[in-house]
Amino acid sequence: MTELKCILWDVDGTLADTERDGHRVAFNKAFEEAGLERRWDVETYGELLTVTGGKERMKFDIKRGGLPDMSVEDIAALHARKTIHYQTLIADGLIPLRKGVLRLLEEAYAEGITLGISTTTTPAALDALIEHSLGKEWFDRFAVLAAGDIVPAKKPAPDIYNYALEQLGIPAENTLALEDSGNGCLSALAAHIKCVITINDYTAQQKFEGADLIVSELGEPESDGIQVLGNPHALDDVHHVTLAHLKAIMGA
Ligand code: XBP
Ligand code: MG
Repeated sequence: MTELKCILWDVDGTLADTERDGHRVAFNKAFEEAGLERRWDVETYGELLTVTGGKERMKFDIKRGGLPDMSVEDIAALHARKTIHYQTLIADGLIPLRKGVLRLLEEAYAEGITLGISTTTTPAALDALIEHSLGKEWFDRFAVLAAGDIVPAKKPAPDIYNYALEQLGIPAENTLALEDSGNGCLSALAAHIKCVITINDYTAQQKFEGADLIVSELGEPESDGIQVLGNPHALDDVHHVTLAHLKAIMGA
């Protein structure tokens, strides 16, 4: 039996549905403010989400003729404005946590399991979500906040997970990742970390080959049961995802 010592959480799409009504809206506000005509509608943003990282996403849209050509410095400046708009949206309380996230975080924290963040998003965006959606006490409860440009290669590369593990000094085999996207799943698995997927509208059609559990959400005991979309370890009674399920995945 391999002990579950650490859970690393993705942020966007996993802790909260931040993309459509958070990041996308903030990008569009920054574009408008800069006098650009380009807007990313819900569908277009879905296509762009295959590119992880906001600045990388902007570069990709420039290449395909969406955003006008601009220097690396201008991309960084526009992205910095986007982050400020995003922080405001989060501070306004517009983006709640996904169902079951706080329950599972609290359960794991109470058991002394090391908790960490492994995300592609910018540290300032992450900080806003922790402060306003989770609560300030979580700054101390997460043992590592691995975010953004701290590693050069973003997901699906394993670098951000490897970085988090190095900081914690915990082996990959004792760690489990919670993710929402195909790129996030590839990243965790490439770092030899087991991976549980909670899909969302943007990621439902993606591939999660090798994932250890695929569900519609973490869910709550008092709510209707969640949808189980992939259960390679044949876990029983997945009405909602519990710490016991995560431990069973590690043992399998
Ligand atoms: C999230 C991302 C991020 C956000 C935008 O991916 O790719 O880029 O979309 O945040 P994951 P920034 O959930 O796999 O970490 O604009 O701050 O990059
Ligand atoms: Mg994600």
